[in-house]
Amino acid sequence: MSKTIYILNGPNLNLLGKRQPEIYGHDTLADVEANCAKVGQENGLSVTLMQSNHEGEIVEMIHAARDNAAGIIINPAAYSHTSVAILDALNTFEGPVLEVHISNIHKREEFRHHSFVSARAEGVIAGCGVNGYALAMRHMGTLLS
Ligand code: DHK
Repeated sequence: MSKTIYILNGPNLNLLGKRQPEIYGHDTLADVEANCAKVGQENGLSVTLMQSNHEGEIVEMIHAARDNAAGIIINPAAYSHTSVAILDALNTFEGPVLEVHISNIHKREEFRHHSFVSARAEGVIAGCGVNGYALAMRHMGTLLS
């Protein structure tokens, strides 16, 4: 049976493909899901992708992952830089956590340089565009094999 990976996305990522394409590109979250599902198939992993604009909902998705997912790939978006609640929730999860940022947060405004989530993540991918999700899926395959 394939292991499930939760791919969790924070605020404004529902607009991926339409929102500031010069920074975040033209692919949508549906494109990300399809691409990650393909990579997952090659690695015996299935994918559940979710997005929320609300911090508490993301905390609840992480709680659900405790019973339903072998690993979490998370792009907390703006909550990366503010949310101790998401960090605390991730600390209740026992499997691997990989953090993805579509843009290179270190090349952008200073307030984006720090991520609370990085203190929990096994790995961080930033600046590879939406391909970062597929790279994280591949690495998840390695971590869980
Ligand atoms: C996405 C966002 O929405 C920003 O708030 C982060 C992140 C960067 C990204 O690159 O995926 O600062």
